Amino acid sequence: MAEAPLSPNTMFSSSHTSVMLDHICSSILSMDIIRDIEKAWKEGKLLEVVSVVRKTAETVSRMPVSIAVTGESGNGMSSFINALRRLQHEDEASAPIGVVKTTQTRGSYSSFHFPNVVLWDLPGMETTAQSLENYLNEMQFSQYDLFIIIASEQFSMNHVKLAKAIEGMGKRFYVVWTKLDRDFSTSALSNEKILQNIQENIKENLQNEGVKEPPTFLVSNFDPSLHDFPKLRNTLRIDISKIRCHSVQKIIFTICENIINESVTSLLKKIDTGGFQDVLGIQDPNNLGDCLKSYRLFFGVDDKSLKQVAQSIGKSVEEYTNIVKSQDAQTYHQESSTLSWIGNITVFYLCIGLSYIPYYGNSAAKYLNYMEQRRLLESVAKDTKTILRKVLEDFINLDEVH
Ligand SMILES: Nc1nc2c(ncn2[C@@H]2O[C@H](COP(=O)(O)OP(=O)(O)OP(=O)(O)O)[C@@H](O)[C@H]2O)c(=O)[nH]1
Ligand SMILES: [Mg+2]
Repeated sequence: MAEAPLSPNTMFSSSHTSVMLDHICSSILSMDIIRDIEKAWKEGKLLEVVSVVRKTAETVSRMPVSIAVTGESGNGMSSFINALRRLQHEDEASAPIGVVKTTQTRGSYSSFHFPNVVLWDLPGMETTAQSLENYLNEMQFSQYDLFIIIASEQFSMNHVKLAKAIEGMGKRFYVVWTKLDRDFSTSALSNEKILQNIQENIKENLQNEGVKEPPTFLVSNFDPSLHDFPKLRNTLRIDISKIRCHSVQKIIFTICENIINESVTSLLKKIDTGGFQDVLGIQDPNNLGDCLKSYRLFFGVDDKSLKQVAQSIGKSVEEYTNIVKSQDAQTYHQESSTLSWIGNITVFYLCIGLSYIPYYGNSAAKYLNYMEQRRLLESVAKDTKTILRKVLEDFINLDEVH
């Protein structure tokens, strides 16, 4: 049994570029690409980040994806994996199957039909006694990108519980009903009616527990080309590609978010000591309009950069400027003043009393300006993250279409 590959969906700490982040990123994106992204961001060049993202297209297709096949013991999970891999049960590389409980520990399988995808054959959830929580922990549910719940003969409460748990984790899953050949040969109903009954039964059981209807496929593991198998393969290919794109998007966002956070921390320190205008080339630090312009330029979200980025993605610049709160000093003021004036005034009077104002001495106007400079910086950083997220989403959606 192979070791589990690192899941691209592992969450990162957003405070600093941690060792773990480096490790995970470098196992997925090449160090060259990571360095290029970091360099582009540090120079405030959003457009260059986009062009580096373009270079990741080849990497994306190599991104590992983990799929767990789960269900109740005997439902045909191992047989399904063999059928998906187009292997006969006698083939040496096939997953062991049997009429008695066969899969005791989870096993991983690969298939050249789905490159860089690991199919995990899980032991079935016991029909008795075993708690769902134990099963999810033992099977390491958090590490998979996609789940396939296998059912046959009946869609039981365990199937519903699995579906609910996976939905709760925000992960995608399918329901695959196997042994359709047996249903067709043992029932007096027409095949059409059987299909309809099974679909309705699955839907109803899930609906009763408030679970959204997942993609559902009805198959026979003995005929991997018939029934819903072709549709299932297609859906799987599309979803695998989406998972990969979103994983890359998440990693790139995290790399950039770390750099933004580090820049904010360092600039805030410089605002405290009064040296920030030199770093940013601000002529008049008391002029918030000047500060805003410099911050936006620093983070690469100034009008010119946004226009270039929008053009390169084929979007209108308004799609990005409209989501920005700190577009100009006036808009920023309108957005922030209602919420902040009470706070500012309180702090202002406190400061007069305590004469506690770093660098600016006890001048109230200067203090308020100092507070605005800090808040404006944080606001531009927040906007930068919002824009970056949208740019990456737009870019990846665009790539999926092509
Ligand atoms: N008729 C029919 N039998 C099937 C189908 N899929 C699996 N089986 C049979 O069901 C039995 C159990 O199949 P497995 O694939 O071992 O089931 P499993 O879910 O992996 O079971 P455990 O590993 O024991 O938990 C075997 O005898 C299979 O031949 C199918 O599509 N049609
Ligand atoms: Mg099995």
